[in-house]
Amino acid sequence: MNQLLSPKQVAAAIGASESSLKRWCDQGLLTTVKTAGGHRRIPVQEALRFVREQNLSVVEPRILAMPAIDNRKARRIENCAERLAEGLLANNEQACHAIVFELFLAGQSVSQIFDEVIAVAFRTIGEKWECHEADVYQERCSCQIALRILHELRSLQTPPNSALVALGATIEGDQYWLPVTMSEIVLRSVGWNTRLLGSSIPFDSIANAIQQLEPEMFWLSVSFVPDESAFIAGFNRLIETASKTNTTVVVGGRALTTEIRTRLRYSAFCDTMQHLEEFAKTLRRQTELVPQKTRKPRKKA
Ligand code: B12
Repeated sequence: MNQLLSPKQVAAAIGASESSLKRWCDQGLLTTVKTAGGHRRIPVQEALRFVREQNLSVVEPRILAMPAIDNRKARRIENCAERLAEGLLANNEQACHAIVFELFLAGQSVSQIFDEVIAVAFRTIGEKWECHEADVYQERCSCQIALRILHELRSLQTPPNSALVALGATIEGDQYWLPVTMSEIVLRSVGWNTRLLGSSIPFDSIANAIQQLEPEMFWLSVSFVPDESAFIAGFNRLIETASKTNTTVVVGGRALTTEIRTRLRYSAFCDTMQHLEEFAKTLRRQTELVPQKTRKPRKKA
């Protein structure tokens, strides 16, 4: 989304005066771009970052490409998972969209929205499916709605401001798009320059990507392991490649049982998206502390 807003539009969105907006731009609190005619414009992602960081109320959310907001509900995460599960099962995309974006606009971290709202809603859907209270088509439609919401969230993020590159994937046979896409959004929220390779990728192809792109980080999302011994062998081969390119390997996902993990070598395991966020922040700080000169030049991802 490349929408540009005038200071007047952003002022109207948050109920502030245009002169306050211009002053904040001059103070560098908001990054602007200039039109050919020399007028200031604010990318919608930047306006959203400002609103979230400054904890501002939004009076005209539509200007910021956001749904109508009920401010009484917006700041409370409780009950959202339950409401989201209901909305997903009823194929009420608008309601689902509003639940997630109200929380986002209210400044909730994407990692918390993922762990405490979306993942919890899908657990409910999984239980209902198991008890034959939800049909397969409802589960599939729910995934489609959630993926569209995730893609929109991604498009509203400020573009990454770091040269640090992270690649991510799921292994061949693992069709779970939601957690791997969430991981990407979380990493972008803390400034990593991400590239999601996709789902169901053979280990050898992932190794090729690591060899060619030499990322600082590789994240593997593991929600389904088709063959345990093949997985362990493939993973440990991948680690050899990653150690040659000095790539930190982070793993997570419901299928990584303790038994499997004890047989793997990796840099970090994260239980949740919030753990991933903390780990990625720390790794970024540490990597950026290493003087550029001593870092190996990287190929562009
Ligand atoms: C949606 C879904 C599917 C979809 C996924 C589609 C898609 N586009 O993503 C599809 C249709 C592929 C599917 C298929 C199957 N599924 Co399914 N599925 C689910 C469901 C309902 C939601 C999963 C999901 O995406 N959740 C959202 C994610 C974000 O939540 P999460 O996995 O809990 O992840 C959290 C943490 O684990 C962590 N995390 C996860 N990954 C990562 C990665 C990193 C890097 C990090 C840091 C953290 C992290 O953070 C997340 C947020 O807190 C679950 C129910 C449930 N309890 O989750 C069943 C469930 C996982 N499925 C199940 C089953 C049985 C299957 C099938 C075997 C069914 C079959 N007979 O074919 C197949 C296997 C598919 C395969 N080959 O991969 C069972 C698994 C039972 C078990 N004991 O293992 C479950 C639990 C349903 C149930 N109640 O029985 N499924």
